[in-house]
Amino acid sequence: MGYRVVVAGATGNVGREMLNILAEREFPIDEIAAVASARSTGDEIEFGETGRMLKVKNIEHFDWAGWDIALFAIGSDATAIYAPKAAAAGCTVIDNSSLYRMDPDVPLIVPEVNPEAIDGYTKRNIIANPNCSTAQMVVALKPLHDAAKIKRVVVSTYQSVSGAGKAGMDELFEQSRNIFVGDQAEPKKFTKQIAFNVIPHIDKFLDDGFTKEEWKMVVETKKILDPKVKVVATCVRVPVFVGHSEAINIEFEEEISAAEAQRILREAPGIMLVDKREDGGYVTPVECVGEFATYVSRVREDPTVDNGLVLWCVSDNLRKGAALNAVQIAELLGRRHLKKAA
Ligand code: 11C
Repeated sequence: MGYRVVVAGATGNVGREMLNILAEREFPIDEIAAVASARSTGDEIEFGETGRMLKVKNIEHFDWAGWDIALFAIGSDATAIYAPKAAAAGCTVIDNSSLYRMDPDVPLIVPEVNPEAIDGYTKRNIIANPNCSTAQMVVALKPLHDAAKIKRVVVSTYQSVSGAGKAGMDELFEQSRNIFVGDQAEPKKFTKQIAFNVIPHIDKFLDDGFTKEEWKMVVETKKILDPKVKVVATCVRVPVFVGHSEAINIEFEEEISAAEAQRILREAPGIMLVDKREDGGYVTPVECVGEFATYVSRVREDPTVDNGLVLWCVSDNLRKGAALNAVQIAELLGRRHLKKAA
């Protein structure tokens, strides 16, 4: 026996990946519904590569009663309307938006890092999925934190345009084409030209000069990994379609060598260590597209601080950063609480 599962926002970048990953990982499903805004109602969408077509239902009229789990990828405004309805109807919501992440009654889960925190989901029947740039970073930090206790993290991100949705991907494509043919590259979704450029600005500015994306990396890491870990982030959009990269400087309480960190990371769940210290012996975003792993490369000792390491971390932001993590949460929920699957 399997579950009755809803994917809300099924026609977006993340919703499509949710359907793909549910099918790829053979999540035990008795019935699946694809729901989205009125704009997509009646469209047909494939359930992974199963050949099975799903007719998209209008979220405004969807009856959540009798459904076990809903994976939400519809943005904070729509989530505020529909997640409480689904949760009240007995359908557990796994939400990819930022709306509930810092709610003390909503667990924020990365299954490789804090699986036990999921037990608090019954308070609101909602579980939050972290921001993509946080998810891959905490997967890399967790085994090192367990080994030598992290004090402080300084991270610079190189985030792909798919983090800004399909409009972000279209803008990179159109600007690149326009520049090649000598036309104007007008910014629309982004604040400046993204093709052949980098933009040190993701999400809105806060009063202290940081952006909300940078703030999310700080507070989400504390909630998932350890409130004592200090984090400072600079988040940058780069002209890459899919795959977020991060250069992470880590200061530990205890001594840890690069060789020891490599040994730990090689065994860690969700991590693939590719660190050959030679030309091409590291992973770049184009190589991580469609993959489940978070890749770590270029592990070095930082000679400018006590007990410091530096590393490079790359992952598919639509997968580990969003849809895969949400499906892993559903798997964890099934194992620990619902226990319906055969
Ligand atoms: C980006 N990280 O790359 C963002 C997208 O809080 O879930 C995801 C935003 C979020 O633009």
